[in-house]
Amino acid sequence: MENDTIVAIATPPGKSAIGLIRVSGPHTFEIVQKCVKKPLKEKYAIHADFEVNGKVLDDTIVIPYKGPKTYTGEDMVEISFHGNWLILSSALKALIDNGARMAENGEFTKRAFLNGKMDLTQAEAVEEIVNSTSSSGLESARKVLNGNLSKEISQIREALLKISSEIEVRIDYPEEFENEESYDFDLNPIIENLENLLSTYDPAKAAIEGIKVALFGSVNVGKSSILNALVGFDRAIVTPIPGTTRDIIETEIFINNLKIKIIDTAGIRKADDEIEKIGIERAFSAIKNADIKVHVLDATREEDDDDLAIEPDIKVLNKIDLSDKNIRGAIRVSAKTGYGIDTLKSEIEKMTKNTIEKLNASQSILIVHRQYSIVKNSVQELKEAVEAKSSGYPIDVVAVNIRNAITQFDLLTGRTYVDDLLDKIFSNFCVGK
Ligand SMILES: Nc1nc2c(ncn2[C@@H]2O[C@H](COP(=O)(O)OP(=O)(O)O)[C@@H](O)[C@H]2O)c(=O)[nH]1
Ligand SMILES: [Mg+2]
Repeated sequence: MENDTIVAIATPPGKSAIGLIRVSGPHTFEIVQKCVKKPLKEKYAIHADFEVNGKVLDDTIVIPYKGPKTYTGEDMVEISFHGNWLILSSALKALIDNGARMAENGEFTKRAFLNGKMDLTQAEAVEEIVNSTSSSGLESARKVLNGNLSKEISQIREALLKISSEIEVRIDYPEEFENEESYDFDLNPIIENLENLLSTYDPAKAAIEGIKVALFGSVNVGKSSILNALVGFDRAIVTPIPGTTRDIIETEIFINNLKIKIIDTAGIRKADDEIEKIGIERAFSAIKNADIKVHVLDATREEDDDDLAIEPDIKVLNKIDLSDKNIRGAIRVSAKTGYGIDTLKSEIEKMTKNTIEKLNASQSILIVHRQYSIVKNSVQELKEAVEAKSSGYPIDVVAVNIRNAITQFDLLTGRTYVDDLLDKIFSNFCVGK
């Protein structure tokens, strides 16, 4: 149990109908009661004036929650004010003057974790629910918050623990097992299961953060014009001068409730200009990181620049208002007239469908990179165990890898942790969460 009582504004800065302040910790009721003159009654919302230095600051709704059956596991109060930042910051200051401490990022959820209200994967899900930009991202984070990932991991952990203890008892008491056949076990179904889990991370990330669609190709083929046609206004500068776009331009559209980040890049060519060169380097890294790579070609040009060494997911042949040219597998569009832009959108939509279907079909999903890299490490350990076992290494070598995998799962759920790790995870959260 933490001794401090923490306070934070839980709603974003700016004007809103309601602004919320949260308080949590052992002295919550005492501290709040100094500003709220009506008696606090557990679980009863009361309508009361909030006073600062004997003057009414605002009339509020105050809801006290008695620990441990609360979000953090501690005594908590939530106070709803009118959503004016002046009111909220004065109230925050008053509560701090009365003995509360300003909460750090994610500290409410950190306390929930430390008080056993949720494990680390669930704590991460809380943040991703807030971050999610699409309904399927939201749904994925909700599955993790419900504990689906924790459950699956704990089952795998149990299975490994069973194998590991069978091995260890044989190492410790070899004489007991002298006349038995050697112990056999199969790690491959577990590995397969974990690899399946790993494959949920990219779709989940795309669904939470948005799907990155990069437009790339040679100079002047009409990449910026296509970006503008997709978003429906002149976001990027378009001119007949080759090399107009130098920096990365990113803008968003929504297709099917999914956020799509359209990324326009500098045209790829041998450039002498220092700025353009940097732009082209940036283009390559943006294209590499994109979920969907769209190669734009110019129908009025004879040469094809197919040799960019980047494998596109979609090929687009632009400026078909000027030419009858056809390229196999390419969508014919005209950024100028708008022809084919809807086809391009539905092609992008088709590709995003796979993402959503993958997520809908999975109960356990990895939603943050920490979870992904831990599961990857555990797969690595288990593969080494399989390898060691099949190459006839002594069983205690195999046991070490299995133990290491179990250790990874303990880090995943937070069964074991170090303070640095918690700081790293929760410092990315928003204040008041
Ligand atoms: N006729 C025609 N011109 C286009 C089309 N798309 C782009 N352009 C023109 O091609 C030139 C280069 O376009 P831009 O979008 O800047 O190309 P980028 O360098 O690939 O970004 C501009 O003069 C555009 O007006 C199109 O579909 N039809
Ligand atoms: Mg451009």
